[in-house]
Formats: sequence, C-alpha cells, structure tokens
Amino acid sequence: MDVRCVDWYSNPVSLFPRLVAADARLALVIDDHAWTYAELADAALQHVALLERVGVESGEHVAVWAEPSPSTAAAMIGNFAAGVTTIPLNPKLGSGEVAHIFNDSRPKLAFCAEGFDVPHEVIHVPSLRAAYAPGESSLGEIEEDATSGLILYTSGTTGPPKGAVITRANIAANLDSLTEAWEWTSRDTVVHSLPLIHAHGLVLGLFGSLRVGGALHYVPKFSPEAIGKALVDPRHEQTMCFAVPTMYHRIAEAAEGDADLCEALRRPRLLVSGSAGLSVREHEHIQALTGRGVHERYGLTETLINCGVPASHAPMPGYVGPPLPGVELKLVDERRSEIDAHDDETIGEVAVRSNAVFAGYLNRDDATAEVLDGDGWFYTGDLATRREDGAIRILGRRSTDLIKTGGYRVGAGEIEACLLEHPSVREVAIVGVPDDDLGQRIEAFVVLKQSKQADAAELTNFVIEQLSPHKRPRAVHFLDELPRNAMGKVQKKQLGIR
Ligand code: MCA
Ligand code: AMP
Repeated sequence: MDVRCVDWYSNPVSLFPRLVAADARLALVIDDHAWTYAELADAALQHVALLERVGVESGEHVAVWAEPSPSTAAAMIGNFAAGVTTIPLNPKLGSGEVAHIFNDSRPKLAFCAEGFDVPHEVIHVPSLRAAYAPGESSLGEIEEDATSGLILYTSGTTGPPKGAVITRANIAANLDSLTEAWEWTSRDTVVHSLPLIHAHGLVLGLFGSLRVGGALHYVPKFSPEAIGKALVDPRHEQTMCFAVPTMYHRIAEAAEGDADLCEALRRPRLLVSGSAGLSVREHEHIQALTGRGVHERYGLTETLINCGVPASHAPMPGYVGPPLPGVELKLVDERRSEIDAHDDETIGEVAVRSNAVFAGYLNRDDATAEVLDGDGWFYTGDLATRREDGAIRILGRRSTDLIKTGGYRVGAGEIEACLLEHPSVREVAIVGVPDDDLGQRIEAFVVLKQSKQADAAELTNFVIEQLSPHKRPRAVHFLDELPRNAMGKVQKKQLGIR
C-alpha cells in the first residue's frame, strides 16, 4: 500500500479491552436494540468467521455500509480483530463517489444494503441491518491481528475525496489522549446522532465509548427532541453528549420555551462540540438557557483530535483549549517557520505532531507530501492564535475553497467539477456563505451554455445524484459571466459573499 510507515499499523494492545472478556455490561443502544459487550463480541466473531469463509485476508480492505445498526459496529470490530481495514461508506453516497471510492480503495468485500450496485468485482454481502443475531462470546476466543485501520474519505480543495489511512495505533493514541482530557471512564454513556463515517461519530463516538468500556446511545435520526430523550435515559450512569455546532444551534433553538429540554441539557457530565467552530454567541445562548457551557475540541480527519478543553476546566467560549496530552502543536508562517507567539493576536497556521497523525492518503503520495513533512509535522491549513496558557483560537482556514457545512468538510472544486459535467453548464463557482445554522452554506454561481436551459432544482438534484446530499448547493444563482482577474482566475470574493 502506498502509505507512509506501514509499521504504524502495529499495536499489540487490544483496541477494545472490554470485548476481550465476555461482559454483560451494556455497550450499544440504537433505537430498540440494546447490545451488551458479550453480544457485540459474539456478532464480531460471526463477522470474523464470515471473512474467513469468503477468503478475506489480513491486510485487505472491506467496505462497510455505515447504517445505524449494531451489526455495523460488529462488522467494524470484527474487521479490526481480523486485521482488515474498514472503509466506512455513507449510505447517502452519490454514484460518482461510490465509483471513485471503490476504484481507489479496491475492497475485497462490501457489506452493504440490498440492491446496492457494487461497481466492480467485490464480494457483496447484503444488508447488515439484521445480519448478526446476538449470542454471547468474547474476543478473547481469537488472537487479534494488529494490521488494521480505517480509510476515511475526505475532501480537499480540488479533485475527488482522498482516502485518509488511519491506523489502529492512531485511533488508540487519540482515544487515550481524550480519555485523559475528558476523564472519560466506563461509567460514561455517550449520546450522539452523528454519521458513523467520520472521525467524530465513528472514532470518538463509537470506538471511544467501547475503548473506555462505556456505552454509546446512538440516535439514528437527529432531532433536538430525540437527543433530549436520550440524554435522560435512566439506563445511563453518567452521560456525555457529542454534537456538531449545527446540532447545538438547533437544540438551543428548540430549548427556548421547552423546560424539559433545558433540564435534559443540564443532565450530561459534559456537552462536547467539534468538527466546526461553535460561535461565542451560541455558547452564550446555551449558557443562558441551561446555566452550563459546552466544552469545545478541535481536530481533522487526518490528525484526529488535537486540542480540547479539559473536563476539569470550565468551558472556554471562543477557544478550543490547549493541545491534548501527547500532541505537539506549533503555529507557523507561510514558509512553515515556527512563530513563537502566545499573545492571542499573532495569527499562524496550526501544525501538529502526535501518534494520532495519519499514515498518509491512499494512493496519493503527492498529496501526503504536501501536508506531512519528514519530521512528522502535519500542516492543517487552519489559522489560529495562541494564548499565554496555550489555549488555541481557530480563526478560519487558509483556503476558502474548503467549506465546512453542518460539520461536513466539502471541497468547492469537487462540486464545481461535478456541475461542469452537466450538459447545460459552461462555468461554475462554488462558495461557502456564512450561515447561522450550518456555519457555511454551499451556494453555486452558474453560467449556462448558450441556448441551454437548466433550473436550480435540476442542478441541485444532479449534485445529489453524483455526490452526497450534504454537498448540494442550498442556492443556485445564474450569471452571464463569472468575475475574473486579469489572469483569468475567478474572483469568488467579488461574488459579494465574503
Ligand atoms: C436532504 N437530504 C436529502 C435530500 N435533501 N437526501 C436525499 N435527497 C435530497 N434531496 C438529507 C440530508 O443529507 C440530511 O441527511 C437529511 O436529509 C436532512 O436534510 P437537511 O435537513 O437538509 O440536512 P441538514 O439539516 O443539512 O443536516 C444537518 C446535520 C448534518 C444533521 C447537522 O449536517 C450532520 O449530520 N452533520 C454532521 C457532520 C459530521 O459528522 N462531521 C464530522 C466530520 P443527513 O442528516 O444524513 O446529513 S469529522 C471532523 O470534522 C473532525 C475529525 C472533527 O473535528 O470532528
Ligand atoms: P474534517 O476533515 O471533516 O475532520 O474537518 C477538519 C476541519 O474542521 C479542521 O481543519 C477545521 O477547519 C474544522 N474544525 C474542526 N473542529 C473545529 C473547531 N472546534 N473549531 C473550528 N474549526 C474546527
């Protein structure tokens, strides 16, 4: 495989120690399903047996349709145990993305919904929803294979998404840093409603809960009411809530005038926000409604989580906290020279080094070399200041072509390339417009070919079909021409947005 330092896969320590011994403790709640560790281990072993039956070997790739089901968790845990790398698939992927991901990652087996059209020669196992009936076992029955990880597809400014190779050692290192910072223990149940395809929902929410021996209470369809209900579930000893700022925004709006929801928000030990910046205004809104604040943390797919406000510290509105234990962080200038400033004013790009920094982009040594130097520093593209006490304030990104919408990272170039495939589109510019709810909302500025027609709905549906629904433009503006400078470069700032 085309990635840096393949040895990083090795980690002799079990990723999920509580699954090694059969244990009747509740591990996972999804809708009406509630699985213990022993049941989850049993289902994972059934998955390992299936991998053996169909001839998937250690080091190979298996795609898993990340539908909200305990079997999805069992398949991913089984993959780890068998030394197989998981490619979590968003059930809402468009056809263009599916083709790209399968061609790039070449899974031997795809575990996905019935009727799903697998684009090339892979073994196809239909729907996971009820694939594995729970028995009772422990992973102690097999010898775990350390050669495993995740490939998480993530957008860049241009081109199709890249597969970030996250090793098992990366995951263990980052979860252990978070465990220390948040004093996360087996007494905690995490409540969240994030998709099980990204670092936030999958690595932190699912794997984090299982690594500490706690539980995950997963809410398959986000709504403030459903989150409120899960937060007060009497089965939880103590609760943490993970969400993106858009979710906190919607929860806070719904909590206005809803005393029960306000009360539910007071219940968790920690409310944690990440994946995008939570505005100070939003912090203050939640504080005013509930009398308590939100702990922010900051990370990227490629590095996992870098900074976080510790549980022992009061929330820090506007700041993502200091670097986590085990994370080195520096601010650098445009030449990547270190800026030694702790004044909360001098702005630099965040660079980080830790055992959680990924192994590289799959099949993309060129792109890996752009972000990772020979000393192991990863250059994030995020601009920030640092305070005397080390707290980091994220101000934005170097490139305005990387958009964060609802906590999803979306590359403007990917949507532009998609829309240029539409027979009526001559030119297009995609911009991220500031939005109180989504953080940024995607808008398209389109020039049509002469004598061709297309309306906004048609172009939006074209994007949803090829890419995922969250990449769709929320507005389409038709122009006679795009503003360009003397070099012919599109001037997105002149589109009146930023
Ligand atoms: C809408 N939908 C559609 C259509 N329109 N599906 C098919 N065809 C359509 N025409 C889908 C949407 O994709 C969405 O699904 C659902 O229907 C509801 O639509 P909508 O209301 O428009 O969605 P939304 O309101 O924009 O969703 C808000 C959200 C969502 C629930 C907050 O943005 C979300 O789940 N964000 C989480 C992103 C995340 O996990 N990022 C972590 C990256 P759906 O709800 O499935 O989208 S990891 C990371 O950033 C690092 C490591 C870190 O620091 O954490
Ligand atoms: P992703 O690759 O989807 O993990 O997105 C990573 C990007 O999300 C980072 O480079 C940041 O720009 C942004 N991000 C994540 N957490 C925060 C946060 N707490 N505050 C501001 N930006 C954040």
